[in-house]
Amino acid sequence: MDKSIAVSQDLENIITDIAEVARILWKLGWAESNAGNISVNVTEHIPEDIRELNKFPSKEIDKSYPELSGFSFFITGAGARMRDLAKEPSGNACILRIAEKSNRYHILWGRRSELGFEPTSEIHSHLSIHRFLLEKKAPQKVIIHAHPEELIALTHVKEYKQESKLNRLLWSMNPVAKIIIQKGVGLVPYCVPGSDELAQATIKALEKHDVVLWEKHGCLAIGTDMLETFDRVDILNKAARIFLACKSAGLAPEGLSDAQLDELERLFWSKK
Ligand code: 2HA
Ligand code: ZN
Repeated sequence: MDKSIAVSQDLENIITDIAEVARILWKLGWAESNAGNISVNVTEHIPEDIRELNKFPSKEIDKSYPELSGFSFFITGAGARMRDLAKEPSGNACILRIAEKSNRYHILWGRRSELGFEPTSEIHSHLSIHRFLLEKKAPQKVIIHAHPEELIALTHVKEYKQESKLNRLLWSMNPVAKIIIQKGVGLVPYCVPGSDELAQATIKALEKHDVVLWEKHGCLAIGTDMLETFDRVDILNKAARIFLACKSAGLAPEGLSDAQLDELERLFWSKK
């Protein structure tokens, strides 16, 4: 029995982009071992009238998501390595559809539970964030969680645990960060990885930001497109890297001045 949906060209392109970002995350050292996870709301690419949904294996989730019933998500696997995902997406991720009984899901594509597959340990963060984005009718469908080294390093430093100070630093180290990341980063105080507390704190931070740093752990970014979402984290991490490069050379970085930052704001930020 065929237990996989037909993959449209659009969906194929999304999966190719996910594999590309997974490869980059691994190469950058932002996805050591099985670190990092990715999910994308792919509902619009799944035929609405999947017949015989029951032919797809289903599994229980330990929480119910009634608002997500009927929605489909590409999601990486627990313990899956980004470097493996890059080579073989279907062996390290799945597309799941939240069932009518919303504490279950069907696996429509990819690696299945009978093959030992479990979605990422951050599944509750991912599903709660997708629910939040749908409630807000927000355009973002992509969620990337990774461990960008230099950004994480800054969250270990007392001085930068204040969002305003951290954003001032990142903007002043890279004009592109000031131009592109207009909402700045949100900062979520340390919570146990995979916990509900972390999911809730992240959603609160996503009210105001598209990139959130998890103190002493990593980052989570949302966006409309895989590569654009990755780019935003890359731009921010570059800012952190420039700062730390100066520091490790024993130099005191000057950074852009307030006047220079104001000028960028005037020139590039959209007027409200
Ligand atoms: O997927 O990065 O936060 C492993 C993690 C958990
Ligand atoms: Zn992590």
